[in-house]
Amino acid sequence: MRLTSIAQVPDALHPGYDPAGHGVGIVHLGLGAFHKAHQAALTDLALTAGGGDWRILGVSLRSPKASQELAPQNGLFTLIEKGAEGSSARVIGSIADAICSAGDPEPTLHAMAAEGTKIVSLTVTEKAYGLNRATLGCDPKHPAVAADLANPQAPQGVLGLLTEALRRRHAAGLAPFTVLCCDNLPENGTLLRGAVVDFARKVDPALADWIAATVAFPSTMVDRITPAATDATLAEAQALTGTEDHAAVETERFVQWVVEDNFPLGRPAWEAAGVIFTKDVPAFEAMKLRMLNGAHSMLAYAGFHAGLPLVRDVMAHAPLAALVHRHLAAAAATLPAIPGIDLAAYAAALAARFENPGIAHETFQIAMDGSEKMPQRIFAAVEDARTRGVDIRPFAFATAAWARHISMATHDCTPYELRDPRAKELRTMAEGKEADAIVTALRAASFIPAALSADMAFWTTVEGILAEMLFEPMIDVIAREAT
Ligand code: CS2
Repeated sequence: MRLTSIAQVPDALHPGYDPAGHGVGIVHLGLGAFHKAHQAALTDLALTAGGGDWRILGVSLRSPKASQELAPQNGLFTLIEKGAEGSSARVIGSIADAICSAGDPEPTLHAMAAEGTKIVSLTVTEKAYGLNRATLGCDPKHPAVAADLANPQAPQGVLGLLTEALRRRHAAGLAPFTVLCCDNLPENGTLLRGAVVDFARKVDPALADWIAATVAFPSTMVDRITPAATDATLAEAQALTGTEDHAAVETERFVQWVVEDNFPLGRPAWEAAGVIFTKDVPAFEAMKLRMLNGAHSMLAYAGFHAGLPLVRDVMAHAPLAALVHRHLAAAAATLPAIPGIDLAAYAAALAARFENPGIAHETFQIAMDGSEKMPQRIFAAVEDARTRGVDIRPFAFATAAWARHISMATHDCTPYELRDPRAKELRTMAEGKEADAIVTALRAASFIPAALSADMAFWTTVEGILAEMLFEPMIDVIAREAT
């Protein structure tokens, strides 16, 4: 029998609670595959274990695609978890409804300002926040920030939505919701707090004072490798459940969420889903950013230009896999010890995750938005590498591979699109230029930390590797680097 509705999926695959019996307590901004595979999946387990009015209203900020897929299914979707031994599927019931805020932010603001909303969580990607990391405030030149400063009561961007919703709660005499940033940024709660308070100060200084004094912004480390869903995902969902599901997502079995336990209005029983609550989130965040994400960025640039489309292809290519292991070890050596964590075992587990034969994670997808990712993944590690006497070459190699990517050189690959919010600026710095000119331009770029900019030995190493990458096939440069 071919089933037509996800509600008809066999009971055994359904959540262990009646979704309709639980109200909405969370508004989530950024309704992508990652949210569905991570926070929504863990909240589903927490609802099974602990109950409560903790279902999620999912909001997509730009495209209505995700909400159009989910809304007709009452928010239900299939989560496919994949390991070397095969795939399994279950239906997630934690998303109550899905809307898109683009064009009309009112329904989103209304939900955020509702008394029942206790948490507003976010997975919007690094570039969407409009952060100014140098001032720890907001960037008034960021397009969404500029638009929302000009029209704060009809916001489009993250800072504008949070500020306007908090203003409405304050005016209504309601306690503020907790803001839970789930993007791959260091001390993400602290960064977002600084940006929201700065944004609010430009709109209404008294509101900024209230936000600074009352709103909790716990920091989090989130982890689950989740490739973009494709037609193959939907076909696999149909094979596993017997029904068509346009909102299905696929992910690995591994999942980790480390959270600072600061939720004045309460939270779901996430600990029942294995979530780690600790005061030391920044240490976990640095570990994950420098090891998993740092190695990811390195292998994405090197792998994409070496003709390796997937992360698992990279791990099957012995020389580049050796450079992944080298990078993981170097990144681990820049980190302080974390009680209870064995960094060598963590590195080995990461390599095994990258090898997962069930996960088709594109190097080109990870290569996106490098100017927003490199600072916390690669550049931050160099300073600590210097202090600890760690070899900086692995980080110089990663930087050169990214520089090769922004140079748009296609001597050994087909033309590609540079997907980065600073694409224009980066192309002006690097396109068609030689290694020394690219390095000079990069050193002066606003997103390079001053101490790193002054580290001439680092840049000389980058320039040497980049010169090779601009004239020789990437695959040959990798082979030499790995010997
Ligand atoms: C990846 C991350 O696309 C990327 O930049 O490095 O999305 C990575 O897969 C996740 O952080 C894993 O938790």
